[in-house]
Amino acid sequence: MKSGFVNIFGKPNAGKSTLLNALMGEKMAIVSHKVQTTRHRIKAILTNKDYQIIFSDTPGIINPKYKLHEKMMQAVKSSLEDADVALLIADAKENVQENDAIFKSLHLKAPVIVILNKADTVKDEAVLKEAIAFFKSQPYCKEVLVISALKKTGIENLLQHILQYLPEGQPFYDGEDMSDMPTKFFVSEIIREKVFQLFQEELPYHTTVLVQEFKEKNTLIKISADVIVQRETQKGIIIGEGGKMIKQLGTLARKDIEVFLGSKVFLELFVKVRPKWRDSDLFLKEYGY
Ligand SMILES: Nc1nc2c(ncn2[C@@H]2O[C@H](COP(=O)(O)OP(=O)(O)O)[C@@H](O)[C@H]2O)c(=O)[nH]1
Ligand SMILES: [Mg+2]
Repeated sequence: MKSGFVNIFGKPNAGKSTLLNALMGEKMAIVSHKVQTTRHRIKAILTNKDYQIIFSDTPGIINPKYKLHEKMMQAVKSSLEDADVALLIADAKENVQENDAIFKSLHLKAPVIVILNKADTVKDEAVLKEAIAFFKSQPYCKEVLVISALKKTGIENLLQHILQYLPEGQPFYDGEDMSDMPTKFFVSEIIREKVFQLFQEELPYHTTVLVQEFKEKNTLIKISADVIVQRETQKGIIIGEGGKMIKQLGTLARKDIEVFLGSKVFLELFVKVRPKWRDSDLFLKEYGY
């Protein structure tokens, strides 16, 4: 039996969360076209009779500007430490030097597979060839694979390559478990994803979500969650005219939560203002960061 930690790193928006979902065949991590959507290390456990792989999605690598960012980079750091295999993912169209500088700065000891993602968007084959050759010649890199996480091409091949580097060992987790995070966490993430989808510019970055109540009743699950923002004006935007926006947020989130839980859901949302929560150790702790 093979068993180990396979951790995913890269710049914001490279497709880390999309890749995690493709590897799992299930939506475990929220995705958006905006950078810095992922704030936690999200472990996803793939078990079958021959192996158990614990994949970790991580926040994109950035220079911290506020305390929440620092917590996000701590999530990256913990993943650097326990990786048995590291997947360094880059948008195949992007400048190789910038990605290379980030990859080098990680000083990984684990075997590294460089992944060139978004192959579906590359028009010029020569660009791809050049990028492959460039990363192949880097001392930290064992091999380079080209995939499209969105179109799910090259995923099975990637899995086979990962297994080559994975150590022999007993499973770390119960075969039934898909993650080490509680259900409440995934529910709050789904709501947060809809905030990224519905609201523009800075608002999603000033917002977090905390599930306050999760009760299984006879025919449905009752969930209450707080949508937390930093300012009164932001609360107004989330609620919208006559409650229009929060209603839309609730409906979008409820539909996905129902699919995720396989149950009917009654979802109640409350908007709360917590000035500067992103810079408060106390609030960050309360909100699970
Ligand atoms: N065209 C294309 N888009 C992708 C691919 N993988 C991810 N994306 C998109 O890139 C954006 C960022 O993806 P996400 O997984 O959130 O990136 P992360 O910040 O690295 O976790 C989203 O809009 C994804 O749909 C891919 O293979 N092809
Ligand atoms: Mg992500």
